Amino acid sequence: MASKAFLIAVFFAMIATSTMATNYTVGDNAGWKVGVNYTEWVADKTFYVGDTLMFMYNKGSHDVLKVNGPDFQQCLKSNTTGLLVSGNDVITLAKPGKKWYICTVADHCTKGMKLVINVLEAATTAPTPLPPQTLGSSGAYEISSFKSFGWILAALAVFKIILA
Ligand SMILES: *[C@@H]1O[C@H](CO)[C@@H](O)[C@H](O)[C@H]1NC(C)=O
Ligand SMILES: *[C@@H]1O[C@H](CO)[C@@H](O)[C@H](O)[C@H]1NC(C)=O
Ligand SMILES: *[C@@H]1O[C@H](CO)[C@@H](O)[C@H](O)[C@H]1NC(C)=O
Ligand SMILES: [Cu+2]
Repeated sequence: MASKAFLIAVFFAMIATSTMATNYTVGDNAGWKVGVNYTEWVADKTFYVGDTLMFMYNKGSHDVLKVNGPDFQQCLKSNTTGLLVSGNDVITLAKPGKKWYICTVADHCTKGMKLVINVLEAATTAPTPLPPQTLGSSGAYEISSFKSFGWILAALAVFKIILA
């Protein structure tokens, strides 16, 4: 039966999908600039180890600095090691925990160019849990839903193969 090969393919495709990292463009279409509420941008998202953050901005107008919690609160740039300035800065979230990013240009940070996220351990053997958020929100919800849906499909596919 032709459907068996198809179901096996679906199974492996779903495993691949469920472990695929998500690439986030910070601020989505607005990018990294003054006037975007990054607290709101983060609110409906769940970040996992392996996901990436891409900061998009006009080179020279802004930058990206990873800071600690206290510096984030006060918009301080006490350690500028690792300052990113390319305008197309990609950060891979390598470890779980809180991460803080600010723009060090002029008073942009106090004007709201600051981003704090919480990175969760990546799910390896279990399906990615649905983040606690409401329906009809952003793409992150849809991607997570898709991951979970994929696991259900994969389970059904295996079940069918066993029965066949
Ligand atoms: C994320 O970006 C990396 C490199 O830019 C790429 O290799 C990978 O396929 C992307 N992942 C997704 C899910 O788009
Ligand atoms: C950003 O949005 C959050 C949540 O809606 C709100 O509490 C906060 O006051 C906003 N910040 C600014 C600078 O508007
Ligand atoms: C400054 O930041 C870099 C990169 O984040 C870090 O490796 C280094 O330990 C920091 N230095 C101090 C004195 O905190
Ligand atoms: Cu800036």
